[in-house]
Amino acid sequence: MEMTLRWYGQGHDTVTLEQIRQIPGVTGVITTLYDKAAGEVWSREEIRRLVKEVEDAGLKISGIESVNVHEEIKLAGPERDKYIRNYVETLENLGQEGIHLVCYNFMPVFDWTRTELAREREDGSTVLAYRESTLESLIAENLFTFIKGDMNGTVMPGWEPERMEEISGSLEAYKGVNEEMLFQNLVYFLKAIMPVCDKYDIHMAIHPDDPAWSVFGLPRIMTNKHNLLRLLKEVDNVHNGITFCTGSFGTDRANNLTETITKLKGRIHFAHVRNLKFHGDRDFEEAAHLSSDGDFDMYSIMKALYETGFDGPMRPDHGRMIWGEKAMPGYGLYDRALGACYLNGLWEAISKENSGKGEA
Ligand SMILES: [Mn+2]
Repeated sequence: MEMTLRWYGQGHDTVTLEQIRQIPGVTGVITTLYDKAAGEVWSREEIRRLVKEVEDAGLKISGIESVNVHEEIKLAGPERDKYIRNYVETLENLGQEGIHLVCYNFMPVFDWTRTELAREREDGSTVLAYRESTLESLIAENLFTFIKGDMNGTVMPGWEPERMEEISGSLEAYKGVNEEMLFQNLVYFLKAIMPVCDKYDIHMAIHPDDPAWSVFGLPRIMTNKHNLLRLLKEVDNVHNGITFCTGSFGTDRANNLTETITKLKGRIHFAHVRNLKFHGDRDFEEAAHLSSDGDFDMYSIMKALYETGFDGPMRPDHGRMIWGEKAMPGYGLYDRALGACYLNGLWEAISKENSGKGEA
């Protein structure tokens, strides 16, 4: 396992590479070319510059999150093959620059969805939260306006203003697309990109839908163990894998996290580990990473990853906003650094227990 932190790039992230370098045990970043629109080709020069910038700071790029998938691919629109060719070209360029992990998602229109970005908790920290009844009271077009006041002046991934302007049209386009069609479009995409992934040993790691159910009537498929396993079987190549995100997959309380990790053995290429505190079904907030602060047993999650031989990058996921920090909601430095240390502590204990190297 390699502990990493997500970094949005200079000019986009309030956190610097120098700060990340000082978190004990964090050796890599998960990053992206933040200005690239879905469907655009990433050139080798642009990738090389990013690699150099990260390496000059004493870190490495452990993976890309994300190379976004164009809606035409998800919709099987008339330009799907063109956008798949662009995606393949980007993967080719990433592979040539030594990148071997790409996280992506296949959620129509909306990326991750929350109804609050700064819910205040008892200790004065603020966190992202979701309540189904609030979402149901909104129409999709208004969600962005509803939450954007809490973005601290940042542009959040998946919630770019340009993308929000096109929402009505995008929602319309999905009217005739059901979950099975979306699933087949994903399979088509993966089959088309596997050759370049094989050539450069690039692990594709799909992120589960967040939350793990349909929002605003849009189809969503990466929502449960059955669908994840079906996808792995349908494109049975080790380069077709999963980003196991506990905070997304775990939004549905019917999803058993440790059991699913065990079932996905060998195909989890990237792990996002965070905790949720539930107030009811489909009503939760993002807690601190510590088990006792939320409803997940983080020890069991880390143990399941350890026992299935997980050896990819891991990152603490969304953190709380604490100590007066102003940052992109979920992506401040302080609470994610605490999360990284806590997860590293659990991992050290589990590894020593299992290798017999720990003190009795
Ligand atoms: Mn995640």
